[in-house]
Amino acid sequence: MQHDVFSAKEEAQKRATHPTDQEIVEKALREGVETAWDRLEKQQPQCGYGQLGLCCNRCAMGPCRIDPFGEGPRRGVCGADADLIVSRNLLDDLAVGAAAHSDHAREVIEVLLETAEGRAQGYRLTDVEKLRSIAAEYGLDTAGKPDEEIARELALAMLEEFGTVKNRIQFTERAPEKTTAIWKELGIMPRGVDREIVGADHRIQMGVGADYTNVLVHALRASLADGWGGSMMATFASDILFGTPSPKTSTVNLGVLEADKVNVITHGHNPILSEMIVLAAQDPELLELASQKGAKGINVVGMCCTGNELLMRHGVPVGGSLLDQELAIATGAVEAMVVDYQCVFPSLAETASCYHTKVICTSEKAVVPGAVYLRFAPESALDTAKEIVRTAVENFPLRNPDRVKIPGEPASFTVGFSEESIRGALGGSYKPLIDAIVSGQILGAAGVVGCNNPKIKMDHGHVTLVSELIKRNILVVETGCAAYACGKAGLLRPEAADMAGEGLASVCKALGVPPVLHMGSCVDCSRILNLLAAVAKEIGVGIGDLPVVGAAPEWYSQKAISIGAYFVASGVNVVLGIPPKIFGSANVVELLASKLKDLVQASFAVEPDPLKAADLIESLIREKRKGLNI
Ligand code: BF8
Repeated sequence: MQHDVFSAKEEAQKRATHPTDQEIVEKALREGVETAWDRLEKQQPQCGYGQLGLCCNRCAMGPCRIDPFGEGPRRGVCGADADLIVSRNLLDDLAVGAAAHSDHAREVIEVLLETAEGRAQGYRLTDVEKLRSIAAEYGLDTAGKPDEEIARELALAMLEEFGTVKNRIQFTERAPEKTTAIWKELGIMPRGVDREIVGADHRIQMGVGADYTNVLVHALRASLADGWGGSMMATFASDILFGTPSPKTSTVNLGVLEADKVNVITHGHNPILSEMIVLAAQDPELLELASQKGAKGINVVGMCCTGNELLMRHGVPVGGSLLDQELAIATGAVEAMVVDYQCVFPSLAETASCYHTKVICTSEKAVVPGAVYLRFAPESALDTAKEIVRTAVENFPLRNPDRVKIPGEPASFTVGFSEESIRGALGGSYKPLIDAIVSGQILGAAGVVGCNNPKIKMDHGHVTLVSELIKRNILVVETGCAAYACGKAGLLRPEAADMAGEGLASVCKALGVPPVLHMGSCVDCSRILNLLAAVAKEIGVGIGDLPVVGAAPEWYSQKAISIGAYFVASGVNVVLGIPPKIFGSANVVELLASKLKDLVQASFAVEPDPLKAADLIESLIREKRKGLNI
């Protein structure tokens, strides 16, 4: 449906917070281009059973649904009650998320192996210091060996972690002893990445998992295999290949698109693709071709978490988040949107068909209907990347200038805080940060992470919550699309210290850092785990003793469920802005929101109102401070 000027403006203000997004939502509405918000509207009312987690469509005796309030059925055909159906559905979602992170990791490690063996095109070993230190962690003998040989052995050792028979994941040893003791006691020490994910799938098969507690305890174990396994390996293997991030400035919002250049958006997750696109865009032949086609250059722009990967390491400008993928196309200024996988709307090529934009998909796992498919393989990575960029350049003359609208000015932000660079900024030890927390200058820290979700006005949850937290002297670290929301709002600039409480502001000003630190992509939540582990070890406590909280105000993805669960399992309370589909079972809710605290020192809470979420986060931090007698 096409909107008139006034109704489109009004609707755009309801859908998005930032003026650059509002402008393009309005344009899409006026041009009749369908977006996720329109599709959400068409789904109303959404299925109540589904929202409560009470429908089960796993086997051919179903689908079944439980009537939680009326006189309807209390059990599905197989005999599963509400508790079991809800817990199985949740474990299913979590396992999907853990699999997504871990399969991404496997591909990076395979590229590491092929690079070491000289079979990958365009890649090199960038952080060899990290390569050597992680190899040593794996017990590999590095003395006198060339980097390539160490990389080969490390890649094989990491690949072995997926289906390992040694029944332990190497990086869990980075966690403090008190934390791992809890995992051992509860029986949730992850035994292998694939094993826990396959084990999850087995348990949700009818006739296996029958007890909701047992099902959910395994969910914690599977999530730990993701956080301390798959995700952490993805982060470290990427650091070895592409470099460990350090702070830098860049820009964010749809205003980073450039009117006189070929705009290529890299969207998805895995840096093995986006890194090569960045390289290809610097190719003199392609730059010459761009100039012949009338463009002043080639502008590579990141989107979603592959954007975070490029941002952390190279400061490549970012167009935005999940909900920006269709808006970027609706600017009319994008020659190519190159995707790998995850968070890519399946209807993207249809959206692109309203403009000249070419959607180029690259993974055999994620072939997008209507898109150009250029299969990306490490052996020919740079050649394929050049072909992709060439396709974009050749598309430039087809851009219709009358339909182009690039909104506003890009916002600048500081990005690239790896655990190593934070430690470095503090002078090599966490003591200054610990002292500031003990003295109360900094009350504690919050990791605000995750997505956008059209059920919430875009960015409102992130920006409101984070602004409120820093005012209360709570240091914020961010990953994922959350960082873009707050970047657009100016919260990731050192000057944002002026928006923070006095104590936090003075620490930030002394160090020259923002009160909100960008720590990368969603798999880089593993950097947060490492930061917490390092701080806890320096104090001599468990992660569960630290005055820190996790939050995902606008999450949508199953990956966020896995992330939330591995933070809780590691001892960090997590506050969600969107209710998970568990409210059909009071027992499951009680376990996750309360009983877990006795088991892992943390639990989940749901608070859709970001101001109330800030109150809750502050009180959870104060509770942990009390536990530490500070
Ligand atoms: O990888 S890109 S929408 S799922 S936050 Fe969320 Fe954004 Fe997706 Fe995590 Ni990252």
